Amino acid sequence: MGLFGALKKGLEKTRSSLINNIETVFGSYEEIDEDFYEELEESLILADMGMETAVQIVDNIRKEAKERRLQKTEEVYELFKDEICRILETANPNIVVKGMTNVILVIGVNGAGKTTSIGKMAYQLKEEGHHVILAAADTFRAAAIDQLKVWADRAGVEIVCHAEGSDPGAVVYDAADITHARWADVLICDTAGRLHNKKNLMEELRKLGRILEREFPTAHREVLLVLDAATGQNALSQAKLFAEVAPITGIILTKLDGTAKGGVVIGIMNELGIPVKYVGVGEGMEDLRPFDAREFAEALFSVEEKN
Ligand SMILES: Nc1nc2c(ncn2[C@@H]2O[C@H](COP(=O)(O)OP(=O)(O)O)[C@@H](O)[C@H]2O)c(=O)[nH]1
Ligand SMILES: [Mg+2]
Repeated sequence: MGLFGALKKGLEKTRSSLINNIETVFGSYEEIDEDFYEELEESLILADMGMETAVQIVDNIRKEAKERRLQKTEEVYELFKDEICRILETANPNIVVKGMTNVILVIGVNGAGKTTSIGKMAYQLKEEGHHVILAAADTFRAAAIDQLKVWADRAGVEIVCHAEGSDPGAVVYDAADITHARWADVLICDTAGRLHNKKNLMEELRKLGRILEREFPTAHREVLLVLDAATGQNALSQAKLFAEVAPITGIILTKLDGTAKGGVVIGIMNELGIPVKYVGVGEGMEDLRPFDAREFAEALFSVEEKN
């Protein structure tokens, strides 16, 4: 199928909710009028882009169309595509690993896909020739440690773990030592998504961030927030919450393959200004894809060849 094919297939549901609905709106109006703009805005909101982003996109299109004296909705469709691409391209160059040493802290609620995404990243980075170490700092459940061990085995990378219930900070310290000792160039830390309460979790994530800063003052550091695309607008509020405790540098948006709510990517980037760096489109090793704005837009807008 090829990697682009896999992305396209992963975005199938989102494409049919977002693009088909929008095309229906464009198809049912030939000339631009207020009803058209209203319906367009509504369809963007329904496609999980969020109110703020939907309103902004339509406002921009309206302004541009007026300036260029456009009258046909057909002509405005190009403006719409440009708007979406512009938002997607606000991402910094999507490079997570670029230094002599790279330290990646992965955070997010339970079930979002942290451990799975770390496993896939570890595998891909190893394939690219990086020396990867994993830190099992989700010590809240034994199963979480075991799950990361399975991924480490599969990827063929070293994992640092302590017993269930032990201090996640100690795991990260240990992993930092080992990373230095081995001259490894990538350390990825898994974290818990739930503790006894939200305050505990947030305190702990802050602490882990500080340890990594202290241990790797000159490294390239990333804090990646994992969000489940299927949670739609809820993903947007999670991002706001986590942004309060950690300087999030990028988002991993998982489970795009199972949802029609992929439009949330556009809302997240536009509202929070945080780039999506990876998208998850399945459960296989290769199903975590570095986010490429142009490729994503192309997969979203590409027309099915029918014959
Ligand atoms: N279909 C699909 N499933 C995913 C994807 N990413 C993660 N999952 C599944 O989501 C579930 C929770 O993932 P996990 O990594 O354990 O989440 P964590 O609690 O954040 O560590 C697992 O069953 C994963 O296989 C994805 O991109 N697509
Ligand atoms: Mg996990």
